[in-house]
Amino acid sequence: MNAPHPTAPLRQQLYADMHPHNLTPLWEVLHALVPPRPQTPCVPALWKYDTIRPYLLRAGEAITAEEAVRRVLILENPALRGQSAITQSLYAGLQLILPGEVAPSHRHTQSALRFIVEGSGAYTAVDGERTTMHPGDFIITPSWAWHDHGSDADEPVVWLDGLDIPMIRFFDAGFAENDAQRSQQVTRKEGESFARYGHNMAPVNAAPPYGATSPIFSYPYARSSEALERLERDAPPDAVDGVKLRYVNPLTGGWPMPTIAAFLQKLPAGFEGRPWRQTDGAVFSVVEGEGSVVIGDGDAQQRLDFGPRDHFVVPSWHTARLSSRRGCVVFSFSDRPVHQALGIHREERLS
Ligand code: 1HN
Repeated sequence: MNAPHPTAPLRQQLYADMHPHNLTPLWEVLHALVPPRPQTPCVPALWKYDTIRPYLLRAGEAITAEEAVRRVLILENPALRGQSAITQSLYAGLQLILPGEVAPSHRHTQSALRFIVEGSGAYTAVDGERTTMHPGDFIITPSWAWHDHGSDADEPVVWLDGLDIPMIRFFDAGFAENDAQRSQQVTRKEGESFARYGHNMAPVNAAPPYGATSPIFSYPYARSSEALERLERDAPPDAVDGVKLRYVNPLTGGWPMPTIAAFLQKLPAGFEGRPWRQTDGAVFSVVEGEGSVVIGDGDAQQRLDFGPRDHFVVPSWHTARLSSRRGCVVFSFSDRPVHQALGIHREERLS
């Protein structure tokens, strides 16, 4: 056994004496503060839709959309329970709206995305323009834009909400307001924003209406999936990603939101992807088909098998390897724009 360091009592006394003055020694925590590589508390996790759908429907019996304001079951990272977070920076939840319901109009500084998981015919309204939801559509609610949801459908509609809630909380920069009206008055025809911005053209001499956020409210699945299908047919797949495209803000070519990147990818049948890792932890929503992801953290590895409407999370700097026997389409989102803005984004393709 090593003899105790002669200065140990000296140090302990110093720590105890300065503690009441809100002082603490850096040298005891330095290694944890600047780890050699990212040390996320987040763990990989999978939410099977068959398992969670009954709880969503029970929530539909337990509370109305109006009473809940937003009837959502939060997907909490198992290692971050109680924090309303799926990664350290991102929030994810599944929202249910039933026929005839309204989720009242409000706005907040947090940016939101919706990715439609089940059902058609609900709508979200942003700044007086309604957008009808279909499975696989990617919909944006810009920071501080009024938004309400409603449903003229004859079936339950469920979507994935992705928000930058933990990030805005970290910066203590959250503001929110309820609207005077329950549902916004419709002031523009559906499809106006898409006509203006969604056809590789843009208005002449107009300022971006939502700053750094995309002015396209909905990126319809019919269009995005067609692009992936053509590329799968006509171009070689990427060894890591298969066929993967990112959603863009047409006015900048950049990410659709200042805080969140979003992607749609297709793994061809028989695809066995090479592993990669990236600093931005990512949340996945499976649209069609089946596949699996092997997620590794050092020597520990786990395999998650996914099918349609399942959700999973790959934490920061975990290696991930995607494969699919019969082919699949998956959506994902992450906080990559922030990593890039700070100059700290890293990704690595492994073999
Ligand atoms: C919100 O406003 C929505 O508008 C969904 O649908 C989820 C989670 C936390 C805070 C605000 C929505 C939300 C949210």
